[in-house]
Amino acid sequence: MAKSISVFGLGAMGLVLAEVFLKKGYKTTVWNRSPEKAKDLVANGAHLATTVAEGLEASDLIVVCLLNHEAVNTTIKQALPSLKGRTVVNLTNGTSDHAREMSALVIAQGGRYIHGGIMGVPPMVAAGVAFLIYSGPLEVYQSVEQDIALLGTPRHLDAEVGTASLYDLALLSGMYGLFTGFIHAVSLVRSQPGKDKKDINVSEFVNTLLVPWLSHMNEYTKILADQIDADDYSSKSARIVMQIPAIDNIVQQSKANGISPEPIAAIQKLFILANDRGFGNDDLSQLVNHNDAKEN
Ligand SMILES: NC(=O)c1ccc[n+]([C@@H]2O[C@H](COP(=O)([O-])OP(=O)(O)OC[C@H]3O[C@@H](n4cnc5c(N)ncnc54)[C@H](OP(=O)(O)O)[C@@H]3O)[C@@H](O)[C@H]2O)c1
Ligand SMILES: *[C@@H]1O[C@H](CO)[C@@H](O)[C@H](O)[C@H]1NC(C)=O
Ligand SMILES: *[C@@H]1O[C@H](CO)[C@@H](O)[C@H](O)[C@H]1NC(C)=O
Ligand SMILES: *[C@@H]1O[C@H](CO)[C@@H](O)[C@H](O)[C@H]1NC(C)=O
Ligand SMILES: CC(=O)N[C@H]1CO[C@H](CO)[C@@H](O)[C@@H]1O
Repeated sequence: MAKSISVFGLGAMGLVLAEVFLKKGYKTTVWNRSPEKAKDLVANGAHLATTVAEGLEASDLIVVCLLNHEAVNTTIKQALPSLKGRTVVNLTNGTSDHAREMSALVIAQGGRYIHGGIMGVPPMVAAGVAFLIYSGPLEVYQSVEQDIALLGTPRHLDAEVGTASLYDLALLSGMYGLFTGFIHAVSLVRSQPGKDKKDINVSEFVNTLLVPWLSHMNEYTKILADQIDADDYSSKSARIVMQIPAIDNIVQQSKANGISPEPIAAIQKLFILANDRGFGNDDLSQLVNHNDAKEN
């Protein structure tokens, strides 16, 4: 296990990452564009690096948690030679291409690179209940596994370094789909003509109707997944042709009540496309085969 660590980026997430290592007794060095965010950490024994090079050189293990790709241009790239011999664990949000690009850059400097996605918000990381997904060479991952396990349950997905970003984005996409449905469903309920919005108890709707309904649908996605794995979409429980009018009704009701139909129009397009291509009798799992960018 590494005894020292450098954490780059002290935003909401980076601060918690640094606190976890500090509490576990690591000699913790931190760097942030705005150094004042390190005040509490320094009071608790962390060292504040004043330059990027100093931050990199202080530890063999470097954890990066910055806002985005652009932030890295103005940081790590200032001190490339200092990456030599270091292991970079990058927990910054991005695309697979960004991860591959950075991995190549770090390796070219004689460093090692693992990319990760934090599945959780800062309080979950602080409480040790988040899970994290990683990709990159297995031996590099194993060399830091005990250290990064302090941040939450780790899972190594694949040696291909872009994998964690792709899976992270896939999980987030599932989450945003859920939130999209939540917002649209609540908007519909609150749009009832002749009713005052403040007389509509959203908690009551969500707790007694939406959540039980979605819990069943959540389980149903496992059946859909089996159909996709088997490449057999012929189950007749909810055929595409049967669902098209239901979706059209949601669009009509939304428009009539002054709610944007856009969230539902997106999936409606896929249903119509799959039907037009002759798959109307299949279950909705068939839609994965029609989600191609060129048609949408
Ligand atoms: N918060 C979450 O729930 C959560 C969960 C999972 C993953 N993440 C990921 O963790 C990463 C950090 O998120 P966060 O919530 O900590 O974000 P945040 O609170 O907005 O912090 C952003 C960090 O990036 C730095 N930064 C931004 N632009 C910069 C630039 N041009 N040059 C140098 N530094 C720059 C900021 O420095 P300053 O302090 O100087 O502004 C700060 O350290 C993101 O990739 C995020 O997606 C966050
Ligand atoms: C960290 O990952 C982000 C997102 O993939 C990328 O934009 C950034 O360049 C990487 N930074 C480092 C230092 O590896
Ligand atoms: C990062 O810097 C390079 C030049 O070193 C530039 O070509 C690139 O556009 C920059 N990327 C971003 C996202 O700012
Ligand atoms: C809304 O309903 C919940 C029960 O689901 C109840 O606990 C709450 O007090 C109600 N809120 C209002 C403002 O009536
Ligand atoms: C790679 C990574 O850190 N992904 C995160 C992107 O941001 C969302 C929300 O802030 C997180 O849930 C992801 O884990």
